Amino acid sequence: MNDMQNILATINSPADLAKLSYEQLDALAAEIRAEIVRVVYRNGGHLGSNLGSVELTLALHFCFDFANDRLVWDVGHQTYCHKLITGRRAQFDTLRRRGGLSGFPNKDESPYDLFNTGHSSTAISTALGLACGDKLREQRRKAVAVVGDGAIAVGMAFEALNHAGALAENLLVVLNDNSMSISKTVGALSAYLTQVRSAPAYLELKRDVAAALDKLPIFGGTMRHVLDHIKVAVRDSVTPGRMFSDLGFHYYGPADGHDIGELIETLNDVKELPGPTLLHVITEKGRGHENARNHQHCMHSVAPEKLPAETDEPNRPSWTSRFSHSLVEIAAKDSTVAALTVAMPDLTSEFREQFPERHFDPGICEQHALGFAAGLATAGMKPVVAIYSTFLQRAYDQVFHEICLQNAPVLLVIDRAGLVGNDGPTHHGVFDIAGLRHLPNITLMAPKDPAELRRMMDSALSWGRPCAIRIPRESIPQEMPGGEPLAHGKAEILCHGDDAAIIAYGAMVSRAMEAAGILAGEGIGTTVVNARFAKPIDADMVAGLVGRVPAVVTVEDGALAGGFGSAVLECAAAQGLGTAGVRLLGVPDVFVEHGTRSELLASLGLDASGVADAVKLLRKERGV
Ligand SMILES: Cc1ncc(C[n+]2csc(CCOP(=O)(O)OP(=O)(O)O)c2C)c(N)n1
Repeated sequence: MNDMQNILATINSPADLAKLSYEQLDALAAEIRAEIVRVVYRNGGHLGSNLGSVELTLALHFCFDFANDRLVWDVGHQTYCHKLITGRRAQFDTLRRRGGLSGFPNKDESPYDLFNTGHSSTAISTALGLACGDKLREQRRKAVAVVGDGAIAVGMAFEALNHAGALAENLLVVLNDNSMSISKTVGALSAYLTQVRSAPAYLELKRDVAAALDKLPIFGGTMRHVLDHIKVAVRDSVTPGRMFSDLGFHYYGPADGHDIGELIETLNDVKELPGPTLLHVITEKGRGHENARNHQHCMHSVAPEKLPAETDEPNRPSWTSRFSHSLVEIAAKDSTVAALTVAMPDLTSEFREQFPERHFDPGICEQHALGFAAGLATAGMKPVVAIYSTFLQRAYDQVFHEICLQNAPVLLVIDRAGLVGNDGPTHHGVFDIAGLRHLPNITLMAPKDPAELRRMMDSALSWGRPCAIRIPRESIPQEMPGGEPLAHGKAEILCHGDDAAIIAYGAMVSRAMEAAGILAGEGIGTTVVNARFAKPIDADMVAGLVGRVPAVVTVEDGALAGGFGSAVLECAAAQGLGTAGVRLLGVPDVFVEHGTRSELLASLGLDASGVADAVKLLRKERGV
């Protein structure tokens, strides 16, 4: 047995795996698990999926040469082992920290990462595209997609399987089946995979028969030929995974995803097969770590252990938990309120416990979920869809076609709207304002505090029209002033001053109030507006400030292009107001990297001092 850290220290590239025996690979897997646990506990990150895919990662890199061949990880949240053995071991301590390694595949980090990913169910499509592109360009490479049992049930993955079966290109899809998404995988496909898992493995059957036939010296070769025919017959009768065979894939498995020898032999068996092949591998989420194995749901992703000095935020409840409580209170009084989550169980877990018959979690299927919600609404229910901003992007057309075009009263509660922190660019929720604002019929809101969130939810459910409320990934702010009743499309003025105005949206209101405090200390009297609505925008409020107050700054936790500030400018222009004294603060036209939310907001001038500085600069530019 090797000393801990001995073998990992010798792996500078995947080629170094070739010299290791199966026993040494097992020992390496244990070292890698220890390293993943150490760093994830400190920096936060995806624990269960990474611990579950260590042997699979080693076996893939052992059998293929991904310096030439193509490896695409679905979602990409399970790539820590891949990072450790593809030359990034020395930086692994910086995982998910600002300026450090990303928690997901990243093309800038390594040629072994082909796509910057974080959204699910894209890998089969991109790997198939690579396979076709490489063939057209006469490159001899293998394409491999690794996809989880949660992600394979998603529309895009099914579209890709459908296309791959028809194209019949060489493509290996490895189905990494741990029977878990973030929580237990849901849906009919999951039930099917459970059946498949309990059936005898097709690859064992094949090997046993092949081994028996090889022992017959005279007839062995001929019998192998016969075996190919038997194979088809066997596949059609007893093969588990018949569904994949019917789609045009060679199906192999289920294989034990923690038996490195079996994985290597099976991958070697299937890697030269022509056409699309699906290898079904069974793994255990959280493998090798008691806590992660026993609490697979909560250990899917782990928050960083923080030293008091590093703590970003005071220990107050999150916006998500306040939303979740409010939803339950509302639903207790109104039996037509239904809740949907889209594979993010924590958003509506309280609701699910209290009102299971009105709760729906269709899995990772944002498009279907919104269509389904439109159906519920048309049947007279009041669906509330809790969805991350970044994943809502998947369902833009359903917001347009199933919801806004029908004027269907669906309430979208857009969580993690704005910069989300260490998950980085694939997860920042900065495009929802611009992405929804141009759709007729929808009302867009963002609350300054949880009491206002509750009022917005109550109002939205009473208006009988499509509405969206965005909430950030942070703790709720300290109690805010104001609290006027909510009127559709009306902003709230929180404090008055003649020297400048800050028009803030949602999570930025607390920063704007703080900025006004800084400015007051320097003798600058500032009006602070809690905009409440990005659509419709309060035209009277805009007319009262733009062109009247010498410096007007809008602040939003979202993309500037087409966002909240743009709405203020459009509104001002439509009223013939001069906009020279207006500046917009928000996320510029770049993909913002990972870091803590506070670091990122500060870097973009969206913290209180940044907002105050922008006001002072604008006043200087305006000569006041
Ligand atoms: C479009 C989209 N929706 C939701 C998510 C959030 N998410 C990240 S991992 C995950 C579970 C994926 O399950 P599975 O594919 O089985 O992989 P496992 O985590 O079990 O390894 C989910 C829902 C996402 N990444 N992308």
